[in-house]
Amino acid sequence: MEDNWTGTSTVPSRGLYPHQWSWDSAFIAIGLRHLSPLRAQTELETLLGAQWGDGRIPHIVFNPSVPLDAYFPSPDFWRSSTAGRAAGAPRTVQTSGTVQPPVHALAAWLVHRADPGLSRARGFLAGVYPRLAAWHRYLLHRRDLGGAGLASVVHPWEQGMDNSPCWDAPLARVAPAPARSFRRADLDHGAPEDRPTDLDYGRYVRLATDYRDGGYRDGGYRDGPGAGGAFAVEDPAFNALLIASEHALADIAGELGATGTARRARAERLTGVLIERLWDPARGMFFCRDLRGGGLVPERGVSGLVPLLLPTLPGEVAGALVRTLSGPHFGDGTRLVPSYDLRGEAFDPHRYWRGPAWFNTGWLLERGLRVHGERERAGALREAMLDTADASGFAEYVDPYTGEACGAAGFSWTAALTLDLLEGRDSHDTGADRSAGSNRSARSAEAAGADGAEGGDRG
Ligand code: 9WN
Repeated sequence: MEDNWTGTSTVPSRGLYPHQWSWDSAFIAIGLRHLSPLRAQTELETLLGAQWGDGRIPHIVFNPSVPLDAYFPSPDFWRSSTAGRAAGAPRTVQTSGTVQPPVHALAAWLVHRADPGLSRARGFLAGVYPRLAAWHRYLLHRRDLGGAGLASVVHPWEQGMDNSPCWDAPLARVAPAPARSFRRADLDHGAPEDRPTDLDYGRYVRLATDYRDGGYRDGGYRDGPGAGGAFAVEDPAFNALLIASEHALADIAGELGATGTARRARAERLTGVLIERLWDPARGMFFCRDLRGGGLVPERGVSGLVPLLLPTLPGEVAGALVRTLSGPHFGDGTRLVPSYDLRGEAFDPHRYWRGPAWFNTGWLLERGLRVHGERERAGALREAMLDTADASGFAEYVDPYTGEACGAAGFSWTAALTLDLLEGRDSHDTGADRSAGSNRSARSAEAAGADGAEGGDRG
């Protein structure tokens, strides 16, 4: 964490990812709060300083002192300050034009709770609240491409699990950019068999080029079905994180003297929409909805378990998710939760998001288990994550069976979330479990009571 700190933010990894990434910074701030609440606040403030006028938080904020060829796609590919002018891209800082999952309001609330005195003295929440509210507004309006209320992602990089088999079918319709038209920098640092393929990259480049050339405009539902680019997917983890962050924004509003009631009600309503649109009771998990192709994508990705995080999930949904998590598709003989179905045809224990276990999804599931009263399972997952993080040198991702390190070493969110698992036991400070009239299950009520001693900051 010290090595990867630049003075205003933290790079995910010095070699492979030498800039600031959006959801990385949120996870990093969650860990940094135990080390330095000031640095944790600064991490989020730096990211929010690069927000666009339309409310989007870019997925990468570029460091101008890093050479252009150190990471692809570089600022001269995205051309944010010119191509993104109409969407309100900042003039002084270069960014990507895509987004990443909205973990930020949840992170801001947890960072505040770590040192409320410092936070109040610096006006931390008052400063970030309007920006976080604009971010959620962007996602809930400009990105409601399906018209049902959920946010869509328009590029696999946006959902953060870049080469998940869930994208194979939606991506198959995208004509790849020719391999000679770009040069990958990731292969200078990572083993090709642990990374996405050249064909994947060709498609990533095509989608990002088209988005850029369209001025980063979002074809909203009201512009007609099919408006916008070739790729549009409603993803369960992206939306669950948005809902968890809405709960956190309600808490932040409360701290700032407002009620947060409307936000809380919206978070609960969106939980219902998530179930209506993406839940499959027969298979006991959530699935991605491909808005351009036809319905739910039948691949089981870890993204479909992440909604366990939501406090107002009906008991039968939470119970089914817990069973799926420990069943044959995710729990058979593994140390940590794989990113993709152990029985799936595309499963590969080393290739990025096609099987390896990642620490951010593990952290979200550990939290979800505690939210729903599964303390023993949460404890076992926590122990396995602590052991594997240490033994792997804080690897970016690991073989889910053996714990063998893959990808970058000294990866920031692995270190940050390890710190949080060691120090922070405040799973209920999103506050949703104390809201009046909440329809949370009896099991989560139990969890709220049982965890009371751990964080002591549930208000
Ligand atoms: C593209 C930084 C990011 C993570 C993503 C992870 C990977 C980038 C890449 O690294 O994606 O954004 O170059 O492969 O998939 O989740 O935020 O750590």
